[in-house]
Amino acid sequence: MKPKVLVTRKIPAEVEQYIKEHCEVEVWRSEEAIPQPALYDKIAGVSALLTNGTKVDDALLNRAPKLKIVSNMSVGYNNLDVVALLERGVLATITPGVLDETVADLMMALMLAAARRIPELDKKVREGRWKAGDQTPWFGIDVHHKKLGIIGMGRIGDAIARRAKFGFGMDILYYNRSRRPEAELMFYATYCGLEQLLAESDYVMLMTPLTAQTERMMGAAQFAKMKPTAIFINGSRGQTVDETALYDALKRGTIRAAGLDVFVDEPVPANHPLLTLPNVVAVPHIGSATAQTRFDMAMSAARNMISGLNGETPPDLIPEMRRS
Ligand code: 8YV
Repeated sequence: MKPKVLVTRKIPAEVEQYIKEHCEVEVWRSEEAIPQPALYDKIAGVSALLTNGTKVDDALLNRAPKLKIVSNMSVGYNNLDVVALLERGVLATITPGVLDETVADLMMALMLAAARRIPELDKKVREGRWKAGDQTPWFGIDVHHKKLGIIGMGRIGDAIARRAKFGFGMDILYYNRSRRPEAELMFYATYCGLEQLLAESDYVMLMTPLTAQTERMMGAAQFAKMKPTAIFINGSRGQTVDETALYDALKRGTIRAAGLDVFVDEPVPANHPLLTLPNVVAVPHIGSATAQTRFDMAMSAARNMISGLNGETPPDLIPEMRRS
């Protein structure tokens, strides 16, 4: 008998077909996230869960006696209670690698959009407020040959640094849990402490995973260390930032602007204070959102899930479950 699996998001037909060859699959097809009662009801009988962002905690796992593997369709996995999974011997996988270049593209887009004020000025053009004459009020700031500080220098950081160094001639500073000599060789990146990175960078990009150590790592004290001309980009998770402190810093001119893909509450409420500021460029957590990359993520998540169900070691186990 094929194992039963639950997929909590629509996935491409080809990926669904691939899963069907190995499993009995139920897909939650609604645009809305699966409500908790439905999830609790369905999880009871399944051996695997393929999900994107669903909270997997004690309460859920207690209702899932047959569960062998949670396959997360993302590289971040702060939605998973790793201790609870380890205690029960339930495997967990992610989709690293396939989204690096796509996320890096978006980070460059946010940096350029904030520097050149693209959404703000697009709005002016559409409102008929483009008058011939002085453009001084619309001036932006340069990106090329400026200094980019990357906090959290993993694979996505590398893809950003490559674009910034070789496309835009930027100097790269980075701050990471561990030093990465290969990034220094490949992108002439300079490893430094967080304080130095904040003080010297023209653009600060936060790319770190959300952990107990990184939660609210960017607060009032950190924004105060940045240059008043600097721009902050967040591509990690909303919870790595104290949003009230970010709002104050942007409102008071402690920093110049911000580009945000992630928020503490997602979807971010339309009346969120940050969205009232013209110097904020906001997008709805779309770092990996291209058709090709989402296809690749879904396929990679499906492969991980089936490998785990077959009793193999899935290729992309979360680091806490890897052997060495
Ligand atoms: C999101 C991401 O999952 O992989 C991650 O950790 O943040 C993204 O790929 C995706 O944008 C949907 O929320």
